[in-house]
Amino acid sequence: MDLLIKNGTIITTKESYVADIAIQDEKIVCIGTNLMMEADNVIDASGKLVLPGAIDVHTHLAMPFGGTVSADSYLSGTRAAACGGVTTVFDYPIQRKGKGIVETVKARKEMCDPEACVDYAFHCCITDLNSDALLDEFEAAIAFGVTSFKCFLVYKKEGMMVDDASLVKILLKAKEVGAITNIHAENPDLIDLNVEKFLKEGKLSPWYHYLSRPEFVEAEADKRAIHWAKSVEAPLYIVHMADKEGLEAAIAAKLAGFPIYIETCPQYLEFTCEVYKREDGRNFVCSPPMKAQESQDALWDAIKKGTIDTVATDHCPFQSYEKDWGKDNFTKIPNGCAGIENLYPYMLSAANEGKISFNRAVELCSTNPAKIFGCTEKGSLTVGKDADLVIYDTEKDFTVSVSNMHSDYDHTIWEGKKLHGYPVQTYVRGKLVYDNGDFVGEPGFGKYIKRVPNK
Ligand code: DUC
Ligand code: ZN
Ligand code: ZN
Repeated sequence: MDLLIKNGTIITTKESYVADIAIQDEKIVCIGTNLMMEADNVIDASGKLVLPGAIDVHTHLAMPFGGTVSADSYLSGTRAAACGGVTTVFDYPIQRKGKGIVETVKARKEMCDPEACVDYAFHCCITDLNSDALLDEFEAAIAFGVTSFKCFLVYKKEGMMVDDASLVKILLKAKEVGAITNIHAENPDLIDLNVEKFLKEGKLSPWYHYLSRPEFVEAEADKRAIHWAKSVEAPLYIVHMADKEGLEAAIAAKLAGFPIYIETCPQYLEFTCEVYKREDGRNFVCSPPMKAQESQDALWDAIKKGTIDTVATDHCPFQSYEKDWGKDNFTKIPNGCAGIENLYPYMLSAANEGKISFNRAVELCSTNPAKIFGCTEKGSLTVGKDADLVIYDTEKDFTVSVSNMHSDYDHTIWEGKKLHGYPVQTYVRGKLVYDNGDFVGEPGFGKYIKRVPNK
C-alpha cells in the first residue's frame, strides 16, 4: 500500500465509525478494522476524524472584475484551498460575446493546469448566446467535462446578464444534455434605481451597498428563476442564497418535487448586513450582500433541516488598496470576499460545537457537491473513490488571521474568527498537501476533473 491511515473516526453522510483506510495508486482500496497490510506510509489518526475532502463548487480565481483582477491566482487560491481541507475547486470562467464555451474553458484550464495544487473543475458562465449558436455547443461542453452553466440575472451594465428568454433557452438545452443551470439571482434594474437615488442623495457609505441590494432584490430574481425552471421542468442550482424570502420559495419548489438545488456561503451564515456599518465595511462588500438577522436565521434553519444542499464560498478576494477605491463611494468597491480556506474549518467547527452533525457538514461540503455536479470519483470515503481526505483534530483551537492563511490577499473578513477544531492534514488523491499549518503540496499536481452528465 502507498498509505495506511489507522484508527481514525471515519465520517460519512450517515455514519461515524472507527476504521483504517488503505490507499493505493491515488484510490481508497480498503476500509476496515485492524487492517494488517504493509504500507510505505502509516498514519495514526487515533482520536481524530477522517473526512472526505471538501469540494468548493464556487470560486472566482484570477477573475477580471470590478476594474481589476481578483487577488488569488489559480496557484494561491488552490494552495489556500488545500490548507483549508478543500481537495477540489470549481471555478467560473466567463464566456464573452462572440466566444465559444469550450474555447473559454480551455483558456482557463491552460492557466490553471500548471498552477493547481488541488483538483479542479469548471462551470461556465454564459453571457451571450451568439444568436443561439452557443446552444449547439452544449454537447461539446459536456464532452469536455463541463456539465453546468451559470447565468447571471444581474450585471446588466457589465454585459454579463442573461435575459429571461435566454435563461429559458439555457434551462431547456441544459436539461436536454443532462447539465444543470446555476444562477446568480439579483434584479439589476432595482439595483440601478436604488444606486442612482443614493448617489443623488450623497449616500455613499458601504451601508448603501446593502440598501441598494436588499432582501427583495434577491428574492424577486430567485422566484423568477424558480418560476422558469418549474415551467420547463429543468434542474436549477441557485448559487449563494442569502435571503429568507427566496430561500423559502426555493425550498417550497424543492419539496414539491422540482429539481431545485440551493447553495449558501459561510459569509451569509456568519455575518449580517450590520457589517456594512463598520469602519472596514467596504471589505465585506460582495454581491449579494450579507442580509438581516432574519435571513441568516432562515439559512441556518435550512442547513439544520437539510433543505440547503451545499455550502461553497464565492471566493473572490481583492486587496485592501482595491477595496479602498470605494472608501467614499460604495459603487467603486470591487465586489467579493475571501473564504476558500475558511469553508470547511468553519462548517466543521459549527459541527464540533453541536450546531449540526459532522455527517451533515460532510454532506453539505463534499458529498452533495460531488453528486449534483457529476464528480463520480469524489465526495465520500468509499472504496474505489479518489483518496481525497482530511484529518481533523476536534481539540485544536484556531484563530483565523491573514498571517496564518495561505492566499495572496492582504486582509480577510474572517480575521479574529475563533474556531474550535481544525484540519491537521489534507490529502489529494493520497498525496499529502497540507500538514499542520504548512502547505506541502506542489503546483501542477491538481488535475482537471472531467464531469459526468446527469443522464
Ligand atoms: N459576486 C461577488 O461578490 N464577487 C464575484 C462575483 C459575484 O457575483
Ligand atoms: Zn454570484
Ligand atoms: Zn460567484
